[in-house]
Amino acid sequence: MTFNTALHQLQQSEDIAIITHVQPDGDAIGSCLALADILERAGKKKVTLYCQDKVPALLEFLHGHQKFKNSLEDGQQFDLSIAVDCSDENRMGTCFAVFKAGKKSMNIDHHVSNTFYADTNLVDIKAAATGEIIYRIGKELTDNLGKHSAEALYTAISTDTGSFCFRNTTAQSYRIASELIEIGIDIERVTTLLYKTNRLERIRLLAKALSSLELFENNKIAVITITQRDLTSTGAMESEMENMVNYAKNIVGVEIGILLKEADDSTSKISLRSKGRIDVSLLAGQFGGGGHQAAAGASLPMDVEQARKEVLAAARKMLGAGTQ
Ligand SMILES: [Mn+2]
Repeated sequence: MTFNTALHQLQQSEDIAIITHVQPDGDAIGSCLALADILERAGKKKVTLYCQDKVPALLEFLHGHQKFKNSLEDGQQFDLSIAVDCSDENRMGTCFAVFKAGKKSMNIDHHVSNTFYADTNLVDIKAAATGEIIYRIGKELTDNLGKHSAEALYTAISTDTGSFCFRNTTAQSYRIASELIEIGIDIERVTTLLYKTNRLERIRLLAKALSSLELFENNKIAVITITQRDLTSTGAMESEMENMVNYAKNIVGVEIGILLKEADDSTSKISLRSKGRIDVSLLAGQFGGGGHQAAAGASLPMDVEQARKEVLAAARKMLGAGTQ
């Protein structure tokens, strides 16, 4: 029902803005690029992409990645503004202004925590990635998805499912991937670019991150800390911290992996990962953040030492260890 309403709305609109979340990941960028490509194939002349932050270097192989803008022109309006992969309005950061500049609004997302903030809310929590929803839209609006969309959608689904390994991966994810492969994407090239390509700066940051590793509660909680100094001394970018939390989580016996990032003197960020028993979206929720059961995050208005204390205390409680 909502799906048809959304399709109708897309067909009725000419001037369309597509917005995704701050610190965009593969699903965010891949879904936006594919949606824009699909809409252009469906005859839309004015489709503009927005994101507050830059496209991560790792995703610059995707066709059209340079099309993202980060702000509105004065008085600019759209027939339709679409938020992609954003569980709530705040996720858009400064690009929320673009969302508000739409005469109509749409929200295409797969997060359980979605707050249904748009006129049309196409939210499917069973979708492993927003890319799966975009794929369905593409099937309806075009006869042929084309290689660019296929590559973008494969990136979206592959990254949000951890290369089709996370619990959220379904038979449908594989079915979609198989169709995308049939379109003719080069799997080896895409996966090499996504998972086997590292800048030296990132490897140097990884070395620092690993040397900060601490374990608590009988090795059930693992914490990695990255400071601003680590970033400046290695020259690595913030986006390159992505996935480093998994080194903590993947240790045998660890149930909760925590990556603690110093954003500035009074702001810290946490990335949380669980092997499955603990729902880390609840843990992130205690600090105003969110995410999924196995992967979540939050931003804390405090220095990294204080954040470390508070997050550890909350994690210990969740673990049922009972120690404070
Ligand atoms: Mn996603």
